[in-house]
Amino acid sequence: MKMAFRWFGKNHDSVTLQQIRQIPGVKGVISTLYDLPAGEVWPAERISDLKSEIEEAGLQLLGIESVNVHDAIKAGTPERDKYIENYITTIRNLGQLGINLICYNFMPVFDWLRTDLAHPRSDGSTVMAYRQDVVDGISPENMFSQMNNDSNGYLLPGWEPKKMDILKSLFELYRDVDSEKLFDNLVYFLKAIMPVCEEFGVKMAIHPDDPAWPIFELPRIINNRENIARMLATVDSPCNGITFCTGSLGTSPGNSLVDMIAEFKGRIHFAHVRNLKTYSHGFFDEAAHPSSDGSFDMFAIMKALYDSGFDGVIRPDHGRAIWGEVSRPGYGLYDRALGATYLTGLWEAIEKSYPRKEK
Ligand SMILES: [Mn+2]
Repeated sequence: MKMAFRWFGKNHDSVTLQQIRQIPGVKGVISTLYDLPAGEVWPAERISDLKSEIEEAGLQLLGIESVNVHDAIKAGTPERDKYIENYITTIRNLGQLGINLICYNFMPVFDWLRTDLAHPRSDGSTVMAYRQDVVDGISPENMFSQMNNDSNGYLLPGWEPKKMDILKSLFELYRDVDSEKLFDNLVYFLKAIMPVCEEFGVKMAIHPDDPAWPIFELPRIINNRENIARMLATVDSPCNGITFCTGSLGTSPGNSLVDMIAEFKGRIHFAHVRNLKTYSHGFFDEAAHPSSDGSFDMFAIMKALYDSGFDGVIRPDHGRAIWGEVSRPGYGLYDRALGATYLTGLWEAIEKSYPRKEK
């Protein structure tokens, strides 16, 4: 297992590589070229510069989150082949530089969604929170403004203000795309990119939909056991895998995280491990990573990953805002560093208690 930390890049993050380097157990970062719009080829030189910058700080570039998928691919428009070609070039450029993990998502229009980016808690910290009744009573346009107004001045992935200007046309683009069509478009994309992934050993790790149900009547398809199993079986390549994000899949009470980890053994290429405090369906707060702070049994989750033979990259996920830190919502240094050391501690205890048999 390699413990990693998400880093948005020098000009896009309040956290520095030097700070990340001082978190015990963290071997590297998961990063991206944040300024490149979805659909563009990632130039080899830019990737190589990013990699050098990270390595000069004593860390490894352990994967990319995300190489975003253009809406033409998700909606299946005639221009998709051009964007798929670009994506293939990017995979090749990453693969040639030894970067072999790509996280992406296939959510139409929006990325993850919260109704409150700084929900106050009794301990004085704030967390991101979700209330379905708020989503039911707001337009997508107002949701956009609200997310951006509360983001401490940072661009939120998937919520770029320039998207707001084309929101109507984006919804129009998906008008006839139901969940079956979206699934077909995902399969089309995966089948097209798998040969280059296999050639370079690049693992694709789709991120589950967050929350794990449709919002604003847009379909969502990477949200439960059945749908994920179908996606993995339909494109049955070892390079076609998932990002197991406990905080996303865990929004739905029907998802048994431990059972899903066992079932998707070998196809989990990347893990986001975090905790939630869940209330009734559609209502949850994010939480600190330890089991005691939320609703999940974090030991059971880490044990299930260990038992599945997981050998990939784990990163702590959204943290609380604590100790007065101002950062990109969910992505401050302090609480995620606590999360990383907690998860590393769990892993060490599991490894020592249940030694893996020598191969
Ligand atoms: Mn995640």
